[in-house]
Amino acid sequence: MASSALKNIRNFGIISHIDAGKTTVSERILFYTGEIHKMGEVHDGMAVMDWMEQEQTRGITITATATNCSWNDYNFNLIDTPGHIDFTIEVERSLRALDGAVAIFSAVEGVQPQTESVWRQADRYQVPRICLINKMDRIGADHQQVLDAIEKKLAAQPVLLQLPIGHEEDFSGVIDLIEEKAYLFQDEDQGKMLIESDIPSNKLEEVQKQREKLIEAAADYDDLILDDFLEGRQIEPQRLMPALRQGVLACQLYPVLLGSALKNKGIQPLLDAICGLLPSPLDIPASEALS
Ligand SMILES: Nc1nc2c(ncn2[C@@H]2O[C@H](COP(=O)(O)OP(=O)(O)OP(=O)(O)O)[C@@H](O)[C@H]2O)c(=O)[nH]1
Ligand SMILES: [Mg+2]
Repeated sequence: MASSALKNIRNFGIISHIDAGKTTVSERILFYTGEIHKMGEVHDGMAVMDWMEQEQTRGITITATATNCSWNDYNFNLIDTPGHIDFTIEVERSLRALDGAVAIFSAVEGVQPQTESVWRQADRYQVPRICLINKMDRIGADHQQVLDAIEKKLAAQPVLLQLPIGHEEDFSGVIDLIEEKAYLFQDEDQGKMLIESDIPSNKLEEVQKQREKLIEAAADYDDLILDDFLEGRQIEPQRLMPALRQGVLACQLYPVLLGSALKNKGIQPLLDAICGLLPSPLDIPASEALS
């Protein structure tokens, strides 16, 4: 295959503790990329990726399921893995074959025991990762507590890419810290159309603070960004993603997005981040054959 085509391939897995929302996110990915026209829910036994009868009756994923879809000019091969500890070997098998992963955290439960083990598995295979803090609609959702736990329990450096708009059941959108734009997801069309709006004025200060942190993280991978940052010059959004990507590929930075898969919020920005930040097959050294 021509390297230009390989450049736009993303082979990735979705990993997490049981019930964080991997299959629900996968279902949304298939819906927004146009692969399916109706979303089924795990708890109704209707999710496409939980295709085994036992998965549908128990409402859990047992076997890793692969599927493909495309988003803009990118082709995705994604694997929805099981979170239950009994099926860890399925995750292990998947991680060996993947180029990157999306790690999902519940905004309420944060870093859970099985999150730690899949994270360590991904460390072992040097799998670059981005993170989604899901279930932002639930009572007790607290993305800051999850970020702290990623740092402390996983000893990893998270880089927040978004701030939430609305809290718990009022969670309605995200502020993109790179573009400095707000996006609202509508309930009526299952979140298909994003509404771009201005950043709420009460969030401007927090946006500046968090954007600075993001720029500092990017500056570690781009000396020109570092110079401009130190001189207090403006840094254009399009320069930030490639710098962050270097940190992701080196398994040093873990960009974090926010969402509520069940409420159809936050998935399209995740798809853009998969394209912009996760590796293509060209970025990953070839596996060594075992004799
Ligand atoms: N409130 C809320 N519930 C969610 C969200 N995402 C998923 N859920 C619910 O959480 C439960 C578990 O979701 P799944 O998608 O099956 O989670 P999973 O990570 O695939 O679970 P396993 O594969 O069994 O590890 C289901 O009842 C979902 O409807 C969300 O954003 N908000
Ligand atoms: Mg599942």
